[in-house]
Amino acid sequence: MPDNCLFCKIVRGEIPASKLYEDDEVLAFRDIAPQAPVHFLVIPKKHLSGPSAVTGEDERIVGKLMRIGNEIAVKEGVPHYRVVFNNGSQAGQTVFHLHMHILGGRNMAWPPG
Ligand code: IU
Repeated sequence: MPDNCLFCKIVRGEIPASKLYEDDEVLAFRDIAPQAPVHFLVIPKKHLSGPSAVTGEDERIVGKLMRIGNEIAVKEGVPHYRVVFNNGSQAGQTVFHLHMHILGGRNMAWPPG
């Protein structure tokens, strides 16, 4: 776990987060700057810098992010939601630890900006 990774710090409890789910592999927490009435992130505890760092050994956990994200979205009352993974700064990635955004509770535009 890189010392200076913000999401690794959340995993280690060094930075506070509003947690929605946690087990030994996955953590979900509310986004600190929500872009929709419901906006949370689901991350693997393992440090991966983003989608392009995912290898075959991570495939199961990436599927788990989706399952856990859906379960939380349903609990949060937003069975219709947008899933976003940003990969690289031009795509809007600002935190270089793999995270799945789930946004819901409002109508979503297409194409995304
Ligand atoms: P991005 O895909 O890398 O742009 O998303 C990073 C998100 O992490 C962004 O929506 C931030 O608001 C969010 N975030 C957070 O929820 N808590 C934090 O402590 C930090 C960033 I730093």
